[in-house]
Amino acid sequence: MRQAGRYMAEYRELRARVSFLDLCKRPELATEVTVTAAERLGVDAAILFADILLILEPMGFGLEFTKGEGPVIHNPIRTTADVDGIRPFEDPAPLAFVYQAVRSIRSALRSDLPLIGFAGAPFTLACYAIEGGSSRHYEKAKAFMYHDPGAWDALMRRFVDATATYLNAQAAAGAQALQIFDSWVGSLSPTDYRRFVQPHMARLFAQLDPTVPTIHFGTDTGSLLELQCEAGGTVIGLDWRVDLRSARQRLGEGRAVQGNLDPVVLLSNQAEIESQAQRILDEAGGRPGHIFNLGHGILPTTPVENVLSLVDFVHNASLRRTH
Ligand code: 1CP
Repeated sequence: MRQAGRYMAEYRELRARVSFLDLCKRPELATEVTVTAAERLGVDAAILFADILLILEPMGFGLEFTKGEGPVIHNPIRTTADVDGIRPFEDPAPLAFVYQAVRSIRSALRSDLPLIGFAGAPFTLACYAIEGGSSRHYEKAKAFMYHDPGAWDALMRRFVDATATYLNAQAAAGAQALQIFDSWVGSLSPTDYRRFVQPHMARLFAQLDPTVPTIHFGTDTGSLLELQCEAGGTVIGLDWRVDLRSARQRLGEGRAVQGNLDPVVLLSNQAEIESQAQRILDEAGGRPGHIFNLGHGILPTTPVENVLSLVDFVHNASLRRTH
């Protein structure tokens, strides 16, 4: 859940010389960042260095990452006509730098370390495309959805088709699992999720290469887990607001879960980190089908040594269990 980033000195050093978008667009640098993070941390899988918002550019949105303020979309969607003006992403070529990075990361990584590709889910992409950037309540996006369900449907269909094309191209280039980030979908009620999002997510999962496992992740989705699960995903990503044991019960035997340490715990001390990690492993109960992870992205102020000791702790504690 965000392996590379500003909490790492190696990353900060590179970023002092290259903008974030340039890092994403230069496969040799994206490779360096991805491989350095995965190897330094000693984790069991690497996640591609990229961003969920990259797909907005070839679809006709002006995208910029400004210092301190995060992403800015210069021409956000305001009207039905704006939805009609979005460029389809039928040919995956405009994001060739991503697939090149996947190929080069795959050949640089240890062969037993899987590489995870990823994309944003249609709802979360729509939040950025309508709000024009980050948001607290997603009021513009949700108001658009309630006000003009037809245009919303058309927008979601475009993002579904684009995202499926993009993810399948990552898989074809060598990504061995695909994570779909629906980071902001927890802002919806279950009724609205079922009406405005679930059919689109189901259509997205149905379009993905069936040989590649998928991870369906959202935050604040305690009230949506069953609905997300129905939509699809080999693995359901959990944030820290849910109890892992009861989430697994709700999702049923056949579904794996990933999660769910609060990333803020990494700002505390070794004893607290270990006790919280152990609690999560206890909740997982030693059964197969649990991928230990953070419940959301790592924070820039996280001491890297705390992440290293967490990885060691989880490895040792889970080896103790399985042997
Ligand atoms: O160097 C910097 O200043 C940029 C910080 C940064 C980084 C390191 C951004 C800007 N994106 C990323 C990389 C990134 N983004 C990864 C890399 C994989 C890794 O090495 O671990 C991934 C998986 C993402 C996905 C992403 N981008 C999400 C979904 C995950 C989540 O955290 O919920 C989202 C919402 C984004 C949008 C985004 N990218 C960056 C910012 C500042 C934001 C906005 C976040 C917000 O709206 O609060």
